[in-house]
Amino acid sequence: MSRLIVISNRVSAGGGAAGGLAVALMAALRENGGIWFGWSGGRTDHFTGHINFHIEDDVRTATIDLEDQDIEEYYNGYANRTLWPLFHYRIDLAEYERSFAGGYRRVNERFAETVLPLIEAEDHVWVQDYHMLPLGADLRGHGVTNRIGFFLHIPWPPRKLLMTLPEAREMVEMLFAYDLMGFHTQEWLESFCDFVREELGGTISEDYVATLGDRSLKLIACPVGIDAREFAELASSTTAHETCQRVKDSAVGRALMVGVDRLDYSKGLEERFLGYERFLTEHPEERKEVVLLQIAPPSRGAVESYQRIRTTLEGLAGRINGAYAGLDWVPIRYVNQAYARDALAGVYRASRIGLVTPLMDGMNLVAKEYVAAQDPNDPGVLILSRFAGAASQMKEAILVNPHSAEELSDAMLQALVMPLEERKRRWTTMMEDVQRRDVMWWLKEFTAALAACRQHDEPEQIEGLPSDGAVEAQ
Ligand code: GDG
Repeated sequence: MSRLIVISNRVSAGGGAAGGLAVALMAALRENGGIWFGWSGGRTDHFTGHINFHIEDDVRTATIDLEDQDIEEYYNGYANRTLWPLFHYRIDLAEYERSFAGGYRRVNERFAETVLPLIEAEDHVWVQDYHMLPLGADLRGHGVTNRIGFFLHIPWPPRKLLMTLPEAREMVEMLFAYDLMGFHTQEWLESFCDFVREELGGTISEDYVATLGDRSLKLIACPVGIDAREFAELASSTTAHETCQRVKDSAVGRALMVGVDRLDYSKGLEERFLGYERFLTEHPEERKEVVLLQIAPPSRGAVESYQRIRTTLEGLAGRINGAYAGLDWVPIRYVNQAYARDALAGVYRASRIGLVTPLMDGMNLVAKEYVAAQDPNDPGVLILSRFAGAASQMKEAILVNPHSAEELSDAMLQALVMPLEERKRRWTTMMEDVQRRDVMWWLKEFTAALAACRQHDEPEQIEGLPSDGAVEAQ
């Protein structure tokens, strides 16, 4: 396979802290050679295009520092205050500022200019996520003819919502600079097609090649997975065993429900707490029989909506605990701290119920990690939002509408009383799929589809014509 140039907002730190996605990308880079390029997370007074090269776990990484204004407008601004809420259907939180849009374009152009000399003729370029939507077009502007693929890790919003973004049409047109675009689910892919057809007048072929003018873009649905084997191994590590036992001991025989989410409004934490409150109100006999452990490491603290959700959740957890706690029982344990992955695996294994109830989520890897960490002889039950991309694959979970406190409450009861045989049957089906469509499967699907794309400056093959037929290059 060709060398791979992976470009993403941040580059993995490597080592034990890296999640499955980063580990898979590192494995691909190790196997095929190449570079992982992105922002260091650091700042500089004056952007000069200086690149910091490192070797992390035998993988070459290249990072750049950004100016304060870049970080404010591109990262805290357009990425986190415009695109993230909009793509999660939260136009009530989305902020449309010209300065953010300008900063976003400027930083993407900086990425393009800086990575340019690192790209060799046969390399395949793989751009990750919503921070970098225009990067393909910027690279083409510098004459890059390599195959370039783009993967979107978050949902693609419905057409009318996307049209609230002043530069929506221009942004989607720019995506046609890529050769391949991947989504987690068919639903997000179809939303993209709808925009192309209805707003841009483009066409979509039966095999999902979108065409706009003289440019075409292959679309695939390719759900990201986890490293299921690694996660199952983590779950049987000493740390996981110890953590599992500690957490179980602390619950003193009560059933544990666990949630593990970045502290983000898309994850439905407030609605989850309200659903649990409802459950406690409706089922007084279950009080003191359950404990909700919510792990929510803070994220994007520089953005106001993230500060607000923190305050709201603290208030809500306090209110519920105040109303129901007794001398020897507290209904919610709410922890604003990150844990090591092996400890997390132990927490998942200790929990009778995994609560994954985002209001909207591209995929949600926690759902898959929870399943991978279970004891096959006594697996827990996954309660999963219908609005997580994972719901399109994990149909044996108890699927819920996270906006409905009643549905959440019913699902909690159903999970608590579910017989062992049913738990095993549901878990086995989900586990088979988590193992089969793991993160290496995802990586191979995407890179194979990219390799199958025509190089940008190669003439199009038209059936019936010899390959040297006089067809204009696009
Ligand atoms: C985006 C999309 C899509 C959480 N707490 C701790 C911790 N985590 C880890 C989890 C999991 C990861 O963070 C979260 O992944 P998600 O998929 O749930 O969500 P996002 O971060 O929003 O990711 C999402 C994903 O991209 C991949 O395409 O699935 O839809 O939003 O791995 O375990 N990890 C550690 N300590 C913690 O306390 N070590």
